[in-house]
Amino acid sequence: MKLLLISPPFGEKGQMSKGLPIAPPVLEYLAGLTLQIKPDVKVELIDANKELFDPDKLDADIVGFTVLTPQAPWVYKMADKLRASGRQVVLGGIHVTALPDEAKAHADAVVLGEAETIWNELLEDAEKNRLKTVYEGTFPELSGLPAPVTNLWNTKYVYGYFQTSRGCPFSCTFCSVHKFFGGKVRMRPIDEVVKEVAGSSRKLFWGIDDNIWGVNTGKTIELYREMAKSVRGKWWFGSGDIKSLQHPRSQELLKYARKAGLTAVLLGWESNNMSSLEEYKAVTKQGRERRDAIKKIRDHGIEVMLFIMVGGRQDRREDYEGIFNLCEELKVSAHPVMTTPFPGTELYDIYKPYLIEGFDWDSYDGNHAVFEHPTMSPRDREEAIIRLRSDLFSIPKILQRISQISWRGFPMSHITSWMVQFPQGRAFKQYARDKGMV
Ligand code: B12
Repeated sequence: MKLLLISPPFGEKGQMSKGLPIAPPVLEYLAGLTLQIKPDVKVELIDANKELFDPDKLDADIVGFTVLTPQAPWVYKMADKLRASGRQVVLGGIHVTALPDEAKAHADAVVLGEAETIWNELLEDAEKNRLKTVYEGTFPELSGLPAPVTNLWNTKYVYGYFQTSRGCPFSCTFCSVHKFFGGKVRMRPIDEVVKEVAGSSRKLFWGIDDNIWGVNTGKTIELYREMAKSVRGKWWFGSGDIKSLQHPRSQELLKYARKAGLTAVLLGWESNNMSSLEEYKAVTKQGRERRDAIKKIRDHGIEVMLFIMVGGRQDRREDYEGIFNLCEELKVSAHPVMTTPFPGTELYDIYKPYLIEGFDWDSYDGNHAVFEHPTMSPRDREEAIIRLRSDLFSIPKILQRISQISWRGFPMSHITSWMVQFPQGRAFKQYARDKGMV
């Protein structure tokens, strides 16, 4: 049987991700899972950001798409075409799980939740051409997971990925993770993670955990110590919370994180407006000493980029400039995204009365204002975020920030900083140009 797995384009017409140097983790993982349980299946992967995907010219018995919310309209269009030509289509991922009835209309089968516990059954049904409409996965234990399959691409990537845990104990209203992966965190066995990263032919990674150090400080230190011992010449970045840096063992955590190859962290600042933080139920995740936590990380030579939302209903016009000033003060960069109420989240229910009619899911991409705001028009908010990004990511600002990284991180934190900031600045500029704002 021939299985084709597709990662859909990001953003409007895919242009936001042009040059995204990260191999789509879900495809490499699903390829591994397939070959682990059915080695005779012929798997092919397509990253539709990098390659033209032509539904009329493909050779596969079953086609699987992974679906984030902004990708749904493109996927549905392609899936409808494929089904009309007699292909079996399977859809999975966060959006499909949040809105199964919508997704079902475009698929022979939908996979809800995690795939591990149902993938074998689904592949067997596909072989017999007898797919069920819905396969619902349960939360699997994370031992014995397959390593990513990295040699099926027609294109080259700079970054691979590794994952050490799933699930999140926090329940932020904007986030899909606690509902999708559960509130109890499951960790992979340390030796399996270390073996996988050490054995990879890649040198640079994105640690795709939602929280690289927030799960269990003791266990994370143990993981980093083992990585420091066995993983040589490999470097990575990942997302983390701020509260963990206020833990009594935080200095040890950071010391071993650095030794394990961590060069940069995308830190969940979430919002610079206190009322928004409350609306997002993200206050406890911050702890009291947000600024000190950032200084601690930077002192270890680890670069910081703040993950921050703006444009929420509690935010105010001055918050855009506030984010720029915050970055200047802390000497860090930020990835500002428009607050977006994704389906299936609590924020979606809170913002439902204010959603603007007529937007399809591809506008839920962190660039568009999809709901009404008490004082700022959608256009105002979209322009304000474009301006903020352009102020943050001018070449002089990028270079200034790199020069402020501690020499303890030299050279990899400096190099990573450039590799993370520069393409973002370029993509933001391109987006502004397309919107006629440059
Ligand atoms: C890596 C990542 C990215 C990468 C993707 C890299 C790439 N080249 O593919 C990048 C940086 C591009 C990215 C972008 C965005 N992301 Co993102 N991202 C993630 C992250 C951290 C990990 C996802 C991942 O790869 N996991 C590893 C794989 C192995 O697991 P998985 O995807 O969960 O897959 C399992 C199941 O879902 C299922 N499955 C999934 N797909 C399929 C398909 C089939 C056919 C089958 C059978 C099964 C199946 O099987 C897998 C095994 O169990 C998640 C957080 C998370 N915990 O999921 C957020 C997450 C997916 N992202 C999210 C968001 C919001 C975004 C953005 C919209 C952010 C923004 N505002 O700019 C953009 C999308 C841009 C766009 N315009 O499309 C949200 C999703 C919300 C939603 N409703 O879609 C998440 C959940 C984060 C969150 N906290 O809520 N992201």
